[in-house]
Amino acid sequence: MNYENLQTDFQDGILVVTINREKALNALNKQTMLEIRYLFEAHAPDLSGLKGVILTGAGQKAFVAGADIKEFTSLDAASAQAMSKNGQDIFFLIENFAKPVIAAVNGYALGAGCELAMACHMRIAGEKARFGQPEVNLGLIPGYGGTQRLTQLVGKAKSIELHLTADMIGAEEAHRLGLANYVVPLGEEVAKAKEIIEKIAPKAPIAVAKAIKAINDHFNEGKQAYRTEHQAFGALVETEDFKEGVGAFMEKRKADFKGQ
Ligand code: DAK
Repeated sequence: MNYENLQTDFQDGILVVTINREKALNALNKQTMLEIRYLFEAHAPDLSGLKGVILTGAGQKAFVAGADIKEFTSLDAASAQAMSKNGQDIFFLIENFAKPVIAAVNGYALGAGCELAMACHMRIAGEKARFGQPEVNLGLIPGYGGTQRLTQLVGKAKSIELHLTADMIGAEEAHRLGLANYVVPLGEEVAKAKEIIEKIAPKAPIAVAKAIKAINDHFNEGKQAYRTEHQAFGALVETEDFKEGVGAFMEKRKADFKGQ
């Protein structure tokens, strides 16, 4: 596949993948999601000598500022539910990848961007990184596993607070909460991720893969809740509040929700 929105660089066994839509703050549109699926399904597994994968965002401002809100205008409940399920499946490919996958979070990781970072096995936050699940501002909830993984990482109380308030948190707080593994100076995220992958590389590969699988299996009972998430996501796109939320974003104004 020729990538339109991903840049890949494979050196010394490490695949660095840059999401490259800087003008839209690297927002995940449909094409980028297709490319991420191909990357984890076909491209990366085929690389000989692969030690691990690093995901990062182009430019200095964003890792990924969410799903591409400009593609949200023509969704009905069935297509939204299908898209959400498809996105969940793509992020399961990352979570279940047999080699370490590390997010090098160089800026905003919002909505689907925070979900993407959380599907990775670890997160390195640059000191300007900002994490959040602001979907309620659009009349939505996360659709790519965010309700589950944020709760797994930071616990129920903080997860509920972050989902309901749409607050963003900085790198230090993300680290304190267990969302980020390390905080590093801006521009050093990828280097730190490489250092961790190099530390893992000499370890027994089958044992590394089995550890990832066993740790993921701890959360398998929560799989039913991923269905709850994509069903709720589908229902929400048919509300007036969703139209108002997306309309407000496009028109750069504050949303006025009526609860309908
Ligand atoms: N989508 C599309 N474009 C985006 C974007 C996004 N998520 N975020 C930013 N941009 C665009 C802006 O529209 C702007 O484009 P122009 O106006 O220049 O054409 C450009 O990127 C630069 O953004 P700003 O001018 O807003 O930059 P600021 O520094 O002022 O603000 C910001 C940065 C990150 C605070 C702000 O851009 C912002 O609030 N962005 C939106 C954050 C957000 O709400 N993200 C989405 C969360 S909801 C789905 C499944 C899952 C999801 C959706 C659907 N399906 C199954 C269908 C998940 C949804 C989300 O991710």
